[in-house]
Amino acid sequence: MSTDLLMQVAAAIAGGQIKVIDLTQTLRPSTPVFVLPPPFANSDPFSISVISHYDDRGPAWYWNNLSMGEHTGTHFDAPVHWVTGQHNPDGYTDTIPVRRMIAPAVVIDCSKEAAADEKFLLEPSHFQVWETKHGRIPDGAWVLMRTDWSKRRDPASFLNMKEDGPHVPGPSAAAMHWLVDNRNVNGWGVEAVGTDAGQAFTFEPQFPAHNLMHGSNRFGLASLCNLDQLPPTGSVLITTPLKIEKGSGSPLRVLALVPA
Ligand code: 23J
Ligand code: MN
Repeated sequence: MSTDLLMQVAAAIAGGQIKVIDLTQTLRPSTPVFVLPPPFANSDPFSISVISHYDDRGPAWYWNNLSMGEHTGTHFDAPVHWVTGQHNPDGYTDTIPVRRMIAPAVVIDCSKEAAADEKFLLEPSHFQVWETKHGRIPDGAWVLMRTDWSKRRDPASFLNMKEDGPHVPGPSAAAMHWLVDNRNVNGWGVEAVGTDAGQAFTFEPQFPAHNLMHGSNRFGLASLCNLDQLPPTGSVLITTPLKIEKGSGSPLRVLALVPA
């Protein structure tokens, strides 16, 4: 390959012909974290404390200590996150092939459906209708579900917890079966706190996005934003989780490259 191709990409980014879009939510102590009912253990929230701030503790430097669960804010789900994916030797945050951290994305726009129904479920027919308009979901692509859920800035309405569990849109079990059985995707990404629908604990299998995607060595992305700025096809995502030894996932910065 000529070096020209890569230099053309770099020049197009510098020149603005390729836009870089940030799909990441800002991490802060109020960042909503997924909540499981008893008897299950829950993740710690994000916390930050100053080590020094150009003061007695360090006169010329500012730095902080951080604490959080691996699945906090905009984050990456590695295959070993789920029991079905536990035997993938390359399924930990430190062993995932880095080649898979740069991949194209397609966006399924469910924003109108999610606005009308907080428990909207994406079905296989939505993928099929999408493909008649935009073509086949490419091998190795991320499939992203746009719901505009990230526009819910208040943590309570983002989690949307009700007496019968969270009311949050997501994929049906049939949709996840269709995707792993019929397309060779890199992973599944959403705007909600987790990759599964709020009621997915009642599905068969439970948490099908986790169960089926990770069981077939695919990745997850949760708490994405700015999906309304992506085209249905033609963007490329950069998704690099922290290299945590035997990690199950990690907060990360998600960048999308988009033709201007
Ligand atoms: C643990 C158990 C169930 C779920 C999750 C974590 C997540 O959503 C996650 O962040 O992976 S649904
Ligand atoms: Mn997760």
